Amino acid sequence: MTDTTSDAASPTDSPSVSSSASLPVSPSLTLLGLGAMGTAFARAWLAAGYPLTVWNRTPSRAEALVAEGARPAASAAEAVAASTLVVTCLLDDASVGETLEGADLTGKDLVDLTTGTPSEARTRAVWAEARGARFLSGGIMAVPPMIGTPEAGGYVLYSGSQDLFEAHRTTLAAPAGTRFVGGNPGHAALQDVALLSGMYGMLAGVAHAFALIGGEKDIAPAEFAPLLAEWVAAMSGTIPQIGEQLASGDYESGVTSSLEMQVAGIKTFLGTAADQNVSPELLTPFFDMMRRQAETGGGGEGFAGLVGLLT
Ligand code: FVH
Repeated sequence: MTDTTSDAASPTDSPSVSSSASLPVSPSLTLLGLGAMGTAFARAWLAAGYPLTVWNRTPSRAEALVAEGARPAASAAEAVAASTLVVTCLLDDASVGETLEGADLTGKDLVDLTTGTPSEARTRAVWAEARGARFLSGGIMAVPPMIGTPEAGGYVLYSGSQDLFEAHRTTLAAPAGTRFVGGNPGHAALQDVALLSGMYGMLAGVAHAFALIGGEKDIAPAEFAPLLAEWVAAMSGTIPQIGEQLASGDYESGVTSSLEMQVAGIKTFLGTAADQNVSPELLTPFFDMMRRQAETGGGGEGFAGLVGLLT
């Protein structure tokens, strides 16, 4: 299978005009990996009119997409050969290596949307370049239902070859928003993991909050949930100040809720958890850090001072 509408020669991948029918012709691409996320990307590209070649280790997962217009490839190597732009959306970095092992990557633009560590992305970039491909790593900041739904706000962080990104930016933007975050191939993965880490911290607090009210018959979780969502959203407004303080090195100016004040309140949180028969295990490591920073001269600071305790 070959790429008949390759965009390799175009400076950008904006749709060109077919001379016969005067209809815009979208550049073709290949997608390897049709799990929940890969399938969502495939549907978005098909819906936007992109000729799409697909491959999946378990072929049956391609059937519905083929019925929707995707071209099936019999092997990963055949799928890679079909297009200049090759996208992988697989389980992990090891599966990317296994899948592409026998494929000829010479002249290909490889975009890897598989979640991995920054060092895996950097190593994969060297690996791809040694095989004659340009490489771009993507960190998907979305769940599958957000793909192909611009109003949902999902986007992909990209880092690596800016030339590749610019050449295919229209194609890459069809399923979700795009943010190029620099030439270091590991930086999309790093910021992806950093953003998700912030989410896990938030969800740890959310789990503790629901546990606290869980024993009360007359506080319905479904009624409490919007209060919690509003509060967490409101407090996310303090994040930019933390970023500014880390940049300036001044962790005290503008602080309205000092660590000293908050450390004094820890007994209230632990006492409430005990009263409600809730384990404080999700909060105690953070409380311990707050105490440590306050006791070593950081009592007038906000949370920026805690960051240095981790490094
Ligand atoms: N789904 C989500 O909510 C998250 C959102 C953020 C980004 N992640 C990452 O996206 C990658 C793909 O995720 P997914 O949701 O598509 O994952 P699965 O549905 O589990 O599909 C996995 C696909 O990988 C194929 N695969 C696994 N191992 C191999 C292998 N050794 N060789 C070839 N392919 C392999 C698997 O094939 P099969 O099981 O159908 O044969 C699926 O196509 C991922 O990095 C998330 O962390 C998703």
